[in-house]
Amino acid sequence: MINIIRLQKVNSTNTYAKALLKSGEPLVPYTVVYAKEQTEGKGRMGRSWESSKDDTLCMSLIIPHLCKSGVTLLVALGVHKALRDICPKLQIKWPNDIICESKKLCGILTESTNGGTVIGIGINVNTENFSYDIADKATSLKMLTGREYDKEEILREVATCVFDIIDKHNGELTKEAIEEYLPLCANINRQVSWKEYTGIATTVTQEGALLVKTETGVAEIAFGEVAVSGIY
Ligand code: BT5
Repeated sequence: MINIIRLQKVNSTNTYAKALLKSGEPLVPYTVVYAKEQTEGKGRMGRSWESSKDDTLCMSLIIPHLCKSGVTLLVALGVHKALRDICPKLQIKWPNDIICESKKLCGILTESTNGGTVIGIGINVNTENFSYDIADKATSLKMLTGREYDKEEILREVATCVFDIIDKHNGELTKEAIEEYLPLCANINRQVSWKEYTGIATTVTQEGALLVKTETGVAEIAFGEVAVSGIY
């Protein structure tokens, strides 16, 4: 059973969830913070997540223990599973994006605090237009399928799939999870670039790093931004 903490408006569901963990207040297992509106959505590395309107789904799952670094990839698998019946062409762009037709539908932000882990998931559900900055690289379920969705239904499906997959693999990116992940990952066997380097992505490690074959050897990218040729 999922315990949903519903908020009308909040700066960031991740910030709210981290404050809950910090407060030490006992939490019911499988707790999710859900906000109808989020005013200061956060991305990774100080970036922001556009979510000020009621048409995007903002949620943060609280895991009451520290998870290993590969957990973000497990979460991506869970989100993919939850949404693939709606959008059969969904892919995962390492490490934390769910994409469709080369555009970003969902982003994941994993943070830890006070012995616990917060998994923030932002999904563009009924969004019809985005700001100029992301208009050519963002998409929504509505833009992809032409219909509106009940955010609460999507929230339940996504939270269930993500909690299930974390439980099934004990929060770790097991070999079995990697086997499931690789065919869905848009980076694999494609040319990728990061900083001033390029190469062909070959696989991911159990720590969630991306392995890339370059002219000089194999590079291991633990985190950061990797562009995939032809995507973004
Ligand atoms: C992410 O970061 O993709 C993580 C996004 C996590 C958002 C959720 S919402 C619930 C929870 N509470 C929070 O405060 N955050 C989490 P990153 O990989 O750094 O990508 C950020 C980049 O994605 C931005 O710099 C934009 O280019 C792009 N972007 C921003 N908003 C977007 C949107 N709504 N749809 C698609 N792309 C977006």
